[in-house]
Amino acid sequence: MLGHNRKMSGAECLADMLKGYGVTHVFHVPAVLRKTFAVMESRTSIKRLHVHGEKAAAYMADGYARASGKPGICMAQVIGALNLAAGLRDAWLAHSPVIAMTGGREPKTKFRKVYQEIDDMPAFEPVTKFNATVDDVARFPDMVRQAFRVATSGTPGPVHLQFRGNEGQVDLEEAEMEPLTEERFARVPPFRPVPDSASVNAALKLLQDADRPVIVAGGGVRCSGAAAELVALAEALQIPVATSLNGKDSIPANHPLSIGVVGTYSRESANRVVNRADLICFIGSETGGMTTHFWAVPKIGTPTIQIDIDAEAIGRNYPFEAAINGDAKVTLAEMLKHADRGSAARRKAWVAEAQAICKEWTAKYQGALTSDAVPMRPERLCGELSKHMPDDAIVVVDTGHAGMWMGGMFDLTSPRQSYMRSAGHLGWAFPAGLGAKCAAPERPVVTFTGDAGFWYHIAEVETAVRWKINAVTVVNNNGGGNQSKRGFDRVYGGQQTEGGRSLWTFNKMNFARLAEDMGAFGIRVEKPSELAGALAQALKADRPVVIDVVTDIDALAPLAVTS
Ligand SMILES: Cc1ncc(C[n+]2csc(CCOP(=O)(O)OP(=O)(O)O)c2C)c(N)n1
Ligand SMILES: [Mg+2]
Repeated sequence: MLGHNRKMSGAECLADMLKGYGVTHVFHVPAVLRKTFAVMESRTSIKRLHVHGEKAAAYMADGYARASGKPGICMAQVIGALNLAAGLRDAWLAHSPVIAMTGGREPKTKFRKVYQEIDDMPAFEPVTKFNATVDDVARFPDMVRQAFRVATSGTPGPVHLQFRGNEGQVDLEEAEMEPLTEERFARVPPFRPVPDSASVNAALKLLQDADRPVIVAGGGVRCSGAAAELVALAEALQIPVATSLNGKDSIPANHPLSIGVVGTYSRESANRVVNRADLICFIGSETGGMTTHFWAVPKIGTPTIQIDIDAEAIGRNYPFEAAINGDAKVTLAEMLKHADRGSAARRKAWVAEAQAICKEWTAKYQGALTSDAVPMRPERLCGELSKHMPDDAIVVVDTGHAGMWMGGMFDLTSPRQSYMRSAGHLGWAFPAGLGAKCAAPERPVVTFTGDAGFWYHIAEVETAVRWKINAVTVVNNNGGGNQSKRGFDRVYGGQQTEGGRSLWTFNKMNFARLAEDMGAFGIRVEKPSELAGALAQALKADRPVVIDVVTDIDALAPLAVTS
């Protein structure tokens, strides 16, 4: 098609293209694209991780993508396709560039009740930006290129390609093809659209004239790699910075302008400061329910500025006074270039007020963060992790209480640390942490999950051992899914029966022992004083490690404040 075609099989073409895009790992449950996997062995050095479930494969690919910015690849045959689709749900919510490849229907036999076959395509529709079938082998090059193009462009997100044949046997066929790849779309962002100067000036003027502004940095800042520019602009204009849960690593918690994660799974100081602001500047944020505590923080009507690469996101939930359509990194650099640093003085009192609110938070929770109680308080667990996390760690966090504890209580202390969180799916973090470690083997990966979250994909401990994925997983083991406690207390009229507790508790389990049985290194922590040593031991173990921390089943994370 592009002038250098040669006769090759679909399998050879796909293997060469994945190599061309710099893919290092593929996460799959067999059997799909068998020939492709076979030729990958001789044509590439791509690791082909055979895992225990399609959902875990998707989460691993997602963790890989969020840690590296490169599309994560996961695959399943037709019978596993919807398990894979279920795993794309978090990537969709988090705008993570995951490419899912599945086997699909054969035109010669469809509608004849073929074994294991249904029409899977509609199920991928709500969780993908591009959902397409590859029916003719000659289409491999253009469809794979389109998959990478769509996954990485604009607001990134998942893509699905369904290959003809329940196992994608179309890869056995040959055609005249060229396995051309486009370097630009091998990672996010492929383009950095430059904003127009009029909108930059208008937004800057509003910020400079504001007495009590706050910046809310979202996942778009991390996706754009714009943390340094964000912090520089905040410093130049002296503006406090809150982040969404997804944007938590945009500014370290020990920065004097950092006020914490705002919204539902948040830190009280962030919500209090945001609700005292006279102007909010959202950068790379969907302004969704989690970040705004269902549009109560900030309240609708607070003047806003919105900066986003996706014009359709601008003004969706908050009417704006100024808006900029562009890449976060170039936009912030542009704003910094024109910033009037002299205007910072007018915000001295505001910054002092924000810092006082942050100090009040620290004073309120200091006792819990350093508590010696046994069973351990989760706040202490977060406090220890803040203190002892390596300064280049990738921290991967599950949802529910894990998201609340770590979002609100854990401090990033270095701009080199990364933070990735489940966008809502319990059980995401453990496999995502393994994927992140595959993408960045030279960095420490520390995953934080509850026990209910860990149970989901515990079989992948064996995968980690088999593939030497030396991530450290910290299990906040309280013997139940106790985020659910509050809700059941409510429906039981305040006092749960034993039957009520059976709805969210589990048998006690020693995950360290289970991990050891699967060949990993297991460390059981029962006292707060043991945690720092366990983490240090885990980080130098050079093996997959599960740190099983026994915590208080009655500890409930504080709820979001709105004033
Ligand atoms: C896929 C999915 N199903 C259900 C939920 C609802 N949910 C949120 S937290 C939670 C329990 C969490 O338990 P655990 O991981 O042990 O953490 P804990 O609350 O005990 O600290 C549940 C069931 C969810 N977020 N995702
Ligand atoms: Mg639990």
